[in-house]
Amino acid sequence: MTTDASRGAEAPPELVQLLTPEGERVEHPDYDIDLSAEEVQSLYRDLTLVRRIDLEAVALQRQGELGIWASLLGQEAAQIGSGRALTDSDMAFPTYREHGVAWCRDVDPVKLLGLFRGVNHGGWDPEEHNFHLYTIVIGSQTLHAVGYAMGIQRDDASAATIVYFGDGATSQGDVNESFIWASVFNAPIVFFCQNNQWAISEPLEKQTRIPLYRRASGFGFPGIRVDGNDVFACLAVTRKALEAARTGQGPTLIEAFTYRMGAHTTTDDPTRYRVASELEAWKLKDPIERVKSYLFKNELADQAFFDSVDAEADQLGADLRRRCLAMPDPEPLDIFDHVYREPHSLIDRERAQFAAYLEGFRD
Ligand SMILES: Cc1ncc(C[n+]2csc(CCOP(=O)(O)OP(=O)(O)O)c2C)c(N)n1
Ligand SMILES: [Mg+2]
Repeated sequence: MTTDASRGAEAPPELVQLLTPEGERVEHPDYDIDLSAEEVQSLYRDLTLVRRIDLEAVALQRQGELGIWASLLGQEAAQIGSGRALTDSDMAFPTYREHGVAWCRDVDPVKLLGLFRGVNHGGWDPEEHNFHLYTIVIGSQTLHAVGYAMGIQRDDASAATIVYFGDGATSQGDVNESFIWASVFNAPIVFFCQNNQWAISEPLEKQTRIPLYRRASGFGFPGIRVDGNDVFACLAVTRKALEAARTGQGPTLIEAFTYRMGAHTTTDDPTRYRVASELEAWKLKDPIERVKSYLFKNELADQAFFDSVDAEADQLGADLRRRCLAMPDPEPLDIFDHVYREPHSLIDRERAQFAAYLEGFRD
């Protein structure tokens, strides 16, 4: 077992990588990708803007405007690469950290904030975006996603499902059961595991003795490990896996090898359980810096482009803060409105009781 501070900082040999941390393009026989300057610029913009959304959300929580926030810092490439691989008709099932995927599915970021501010119970219509609601119960969304994928299969639709989960989630029964169902029914699904090396304070060594992607072979479908800080590789690998799902070739497990650079959530203090040198080693593999170096080195973007993305991020941040603070508090009785589609006598009774209770606070 590896327990030293540099754990994970060395690239393992099986890793699919198309862009090195220094911004050098590398070839891969199975996973090549041809991206125009505009496409790379667009990925850079996505990465930068979602990092800004995340930063603003952490600040808003620190100012008491959000109850909690789960930061995606360091995982931008895994989320933008896989999110941009999706087509409109594909369906995504997130955990609670997939703000970058939400961005790719055109979910207004202020709706994410509403959930963490406690003013809504979901925030967006999953059908409108083909992006399910955030799921806190670790791993449970993998079962929902496999069920959804089996539905796609029965509708004979040309679409795939992708489900996101963490390294810690792989120890859950739900995730292992979902692997079995997906495998034996050949469901059109991509299991996208963001191995960010930690499950709150539990290190990866407490979840597995083998690389996570290799688990897939025991269930009977392919597993692949990709550099989760390389947006090109995440895009290429996810595209291929989604296409395999859409064309009847069944599930794939993608292990995006990455690192949670922030705390687990704003309630967590990682300095209590991990050493600073580990974070420092991963900072050198930053997912955004390598795309910036690539664009610069190859003269695919000039300073004016980077300045314009920064200005856009500033504007997005200011707009997000303003709209977050302007979100109205919900009416207390609204909580009863969406429990059932049709009226329900028990809910009616509870609503009346609660209304009477609230009346007691009137002067
Ligand atoms: C079923 C269940 N057990 C425990 C928890 C508490 N919990 C919240 S996040 C978390 C760790 C998850 O780690 P991982 O799957 O690696 O995801 P990450 O947060 O690192 O993205 C745990 C144990 C929970 N939410 N649900
Ligand atoms: Mg984790």
